[in-house]
Amino acid sequence: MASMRTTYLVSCSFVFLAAVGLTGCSAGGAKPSAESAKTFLDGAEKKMNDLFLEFAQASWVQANFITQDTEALSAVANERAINYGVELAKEAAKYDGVELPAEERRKMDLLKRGLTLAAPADPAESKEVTKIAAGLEATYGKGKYCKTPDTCLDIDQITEIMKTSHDPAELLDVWKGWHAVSPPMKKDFQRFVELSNKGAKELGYKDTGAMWRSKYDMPADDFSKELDRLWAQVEPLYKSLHAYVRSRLVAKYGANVVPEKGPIPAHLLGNIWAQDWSNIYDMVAPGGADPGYNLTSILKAKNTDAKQMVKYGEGFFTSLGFAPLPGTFWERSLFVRPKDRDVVCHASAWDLDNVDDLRIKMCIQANDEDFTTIHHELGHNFYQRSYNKLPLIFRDSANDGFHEAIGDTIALSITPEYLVKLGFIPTTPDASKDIGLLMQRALEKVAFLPFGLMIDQWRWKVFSGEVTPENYNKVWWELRQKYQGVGAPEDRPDAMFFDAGAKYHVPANVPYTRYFLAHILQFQFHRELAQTAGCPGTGATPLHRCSIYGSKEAGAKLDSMLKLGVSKPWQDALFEITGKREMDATAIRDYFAPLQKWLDEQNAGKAIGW
Ligand code: X8Z
Ligand code: ZN
Repeated sequence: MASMRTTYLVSCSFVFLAAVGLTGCSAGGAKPSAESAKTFLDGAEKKMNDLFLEFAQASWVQANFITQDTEALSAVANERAINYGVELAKEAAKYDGVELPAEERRKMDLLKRGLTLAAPADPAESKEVTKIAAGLEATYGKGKYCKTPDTCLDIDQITEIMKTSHDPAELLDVWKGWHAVSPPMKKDFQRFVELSNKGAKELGYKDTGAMWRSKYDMPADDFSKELDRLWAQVEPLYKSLHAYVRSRLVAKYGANVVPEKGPIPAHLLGNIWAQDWSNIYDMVAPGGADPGYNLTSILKAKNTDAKQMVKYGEGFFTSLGFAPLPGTFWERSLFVRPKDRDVVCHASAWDLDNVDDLRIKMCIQANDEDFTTIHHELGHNFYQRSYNKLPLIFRDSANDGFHEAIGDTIALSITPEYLVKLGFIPTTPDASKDIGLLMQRALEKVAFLPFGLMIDQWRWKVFSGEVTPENYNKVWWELRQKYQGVGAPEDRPDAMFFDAGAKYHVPANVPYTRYFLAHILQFQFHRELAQTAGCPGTGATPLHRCSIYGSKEAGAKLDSMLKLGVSKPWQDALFEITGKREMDATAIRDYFAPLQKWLDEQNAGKAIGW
């Protein structure tokens, strides 16, 4: 995927309530009356609205013009918003045990659990932690690999080399070059962990990781078990893909570069973080099953510009019955990397006023990956608009995985059948090409799963203190190996490296488990919406050939979930589309079932695992 900022900057409750936190914090003194709850909540929503706007504007400007001044202004606005969020959380906790109408109870609970960063009560520390947060993100945004002081590569250029080069030495060089942006962050990150933990503790949590796990409408420990359960469902599929891809890489680079039974070196998978392997499709393409078109080449041949790419994305949503994006979206978004200044290019979607001031910020290139990412970002924007009539505290997704899943669900409908409708290809490839199509998707979706899981497995251990700064890098690579079967391309001692910091969401403090959830949920949503859209004989038509494009019925069903926002537990929202209350990885397994069978045949007699 392309890159972004506190994408989740996107929504009020995320960032802002994301300032709150707290469960089970005992507030001393007499309990407030049930009658005072409404007055408190109304006042809170009004003030949050004002503070959020100020915060969102400052963040937007900071991310679009990285300078010392915008960084300072954004830190101040963030601090103000977070401090108010903490205040609200503490106040809401006083209503624990007070009987309230259901809607007010839900709002109080959301106020208590919404926070991503809790600032400590001490004003100097609260200032320090927000300053560090702004600085870490800016350092990432300014990151470059300079071979000489005058020849620097930015992240787009490094991404392009990772994507297209098949020269291990060149790949290693740019991989190392990008991973040099993060060692200078380590001291600040370490302090950030200390201070944010302090804030979380003041709100009654064990640490920041525990606070992050508390927002899933179930006990935090049960949530961790849910992740284990889902991972167990998909791990065999991942391992089959891994074994097959490794064997192709051995054939390409030789067993002295890629160990036949060991982890795959992280620089050879077509992506800086080895989180999405689509770019090495050519190396692993199933013989005779190639679909015969390449979306990147089509976009380039058509000279599709960035705005036009976004228009295609919007067109998908309007075909489902959603209203077009507002004029301000087109005036205020950033679509192309500016030449004259540093910006945070990691793709993100924003809703500055929590109503209709929707924007994306992205450094779009004409390629397949960015075409998909545009749908991802617009998914955030259309979600934001669907829930914009709810009371402010409910304007967020059912859980954070839902926010990340919506645009991806739509992108699963970018099938050959859809590309024919756009006039991109003349006819659809026949069924003999299905394995090629499924392989392309698996390199994007299945390859991502363990990465989506491991980032927070690492961060939770960092926040809990189980992993100390002396071991940040050691454990980072242990987890990458454990989950992904991916290894460091060279020795990466803690004394010299801080590789986690080279992934945007770590310096930007964006929780990552949401993306793992999204990769499970989007296949559940797609399976159901495909039925609703009546994809010709769903059952006969495989899921990967079903596009819900143009289906008003599927759009209405999707919207029935989106417009609930976070007013109900996520299980209710899931029920709205799927009729089930559990996340379920059988959908992704069903989708890839033909590929699983094919991989099993290819892997016969080969080593699986690492
Ligand atoms: O950060 C993103 C989006 C914005 S929320 C572009 N993604 C993750 C990443 O790039 O690491 C989408 C997939 C995973
Ligand atoms: Zn996103």
